Amino acid sequence: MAVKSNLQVARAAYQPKLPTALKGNVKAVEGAATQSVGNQEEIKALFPNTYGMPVVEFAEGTEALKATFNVGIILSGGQAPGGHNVISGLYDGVKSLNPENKLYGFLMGPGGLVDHKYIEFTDELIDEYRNTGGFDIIGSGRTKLEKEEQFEKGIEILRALGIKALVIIGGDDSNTNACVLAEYYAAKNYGVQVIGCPKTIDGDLKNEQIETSFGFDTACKTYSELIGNIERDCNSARKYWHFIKLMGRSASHIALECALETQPNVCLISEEVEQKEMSLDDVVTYIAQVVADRAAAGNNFGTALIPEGLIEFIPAIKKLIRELNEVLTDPATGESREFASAEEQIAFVKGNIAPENLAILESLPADVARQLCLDRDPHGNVQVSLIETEKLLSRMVATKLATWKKEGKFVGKFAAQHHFFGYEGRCAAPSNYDADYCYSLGYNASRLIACGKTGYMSVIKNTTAPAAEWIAGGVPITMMMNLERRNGAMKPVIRKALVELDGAPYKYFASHREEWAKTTSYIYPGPIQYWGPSEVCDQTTRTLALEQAK
Ligand code: FBP
Repeated sequence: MAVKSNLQVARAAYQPKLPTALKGNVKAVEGAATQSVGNQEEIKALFPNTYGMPVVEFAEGTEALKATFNVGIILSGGQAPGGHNVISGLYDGVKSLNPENKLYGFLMGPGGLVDHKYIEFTDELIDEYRNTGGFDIIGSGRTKLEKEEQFEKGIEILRALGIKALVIIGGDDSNTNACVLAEYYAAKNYGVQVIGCPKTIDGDLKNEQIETSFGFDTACKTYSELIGNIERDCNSARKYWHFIKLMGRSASHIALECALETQPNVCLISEEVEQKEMSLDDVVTYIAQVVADRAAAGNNFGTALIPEGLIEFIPAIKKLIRELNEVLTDPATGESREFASAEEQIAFVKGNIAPENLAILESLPADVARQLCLDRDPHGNVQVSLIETEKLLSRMVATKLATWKKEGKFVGKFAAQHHFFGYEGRCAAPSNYDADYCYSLGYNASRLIACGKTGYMSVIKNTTAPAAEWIAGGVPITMMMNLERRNGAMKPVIRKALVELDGAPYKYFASHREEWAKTTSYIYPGPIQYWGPSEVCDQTTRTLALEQAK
């Protein structure tokens, strides 16, 4: 057994809270038939067996649920705090239905199902990992589950282990694939249910039915603690501008939440940059102006938050990336083209894109242009975590300020420090919110399985209320789908939730940012607390509080 810190030992004993509706006897209450959020006819045709199913809510029942089955679980994609609690919640839920039931974990992501690599969870193993961060109990991976041969390899091992249901913990892409798998097994009458679970620190898997994806709460609180520490250093030394890039591959939810928690001098929101059709130079000018105004007031220091996905939202670069994605896909197979070397790949790209996109590509700093031309992740996304946007922007701001200095428009000093917060937060020990939310999601999944559901996502709502009042149930995944163009073809996907510019969190930020730019009104949130007053330990993100206050 691994040596543990005192905090880990104490934390292991924490009993996550469950909604009252999941305690004791449970009955499923079904709503009306549902529709997909877009392209209804096309989605219905693609998912004839799992389309239109009702939303399910659990209520107190009169009879005890009993069910005998084995279940498998997969962790898919990037780590997010609370994954181990989804597993422990599912384990406890499955065992409560019948202690003979078994829970298996497929190793290193969806690839474990295809390659038949798995473990069986035991009480000892689960107890080791309760309320801990990370996905290391079984590991995660980004293998894309989308081909018939993978589904067929999967059914072999599911049958061999007597698994009746598979729970896939993932983001929008992984849950889309879970739905395709659910449909496939239903169409083939294989008798295996598939349930999804909303995970991603990025916070972009949310909609009317899903309040938040798990891990967002803890990751943002972890980054906000670090940003607060930097702000305090910044306000103590008064000599640096700190450029902090924050994870969140596409949406700016993390940057926005951290801005609400720490009140920095600058926070860029990619969705706003896109809506205002800002160029890279417009973005740089905006930051340089804040730097110059603060310098004019004698403040040669500041903090700027940069969302990881920014580059992709600058309209001209977005257009370029779209063409790059198409050029990098082999039309015959729909797969990524293979190249002998990075240089060959870059040369191919440059020879095959439209002249206006080539001009944009060549106007970018060499390292950024290079990364845009190179490989995508298995879901076709540019690997934005590898682009040093924070350094790019501060370099460009420095150049602009040097010009302004010559013109007498800038009278201060500018020295920058750079940070990238992403991996620091993805495996943090879950906050009480994520510990409770994740345990409930997992436990709830066992109830969806017992009720025979497939093609559903486990959902827990009303989470700004005390946990006892949380609402547990399931939402058909097809309900969240529409068709989107991916690598040159229209594909059914779960609609990604970007920051809404008419939403309460953004509006609050936008109405305060000018004041935060000028004055130094930093907030220092401090570390996540597990014990103490509920308003300190159980508070949700500011994003969720503002959204739910509507
Ligand atoms: P998921 O959407 O799979 O949860 O992952 C999100 C994320 O953490 C992004 O914020 C980041 O861009 C990306 O993963 C990094 O991926 P990798 O772990 O492969 O470096």
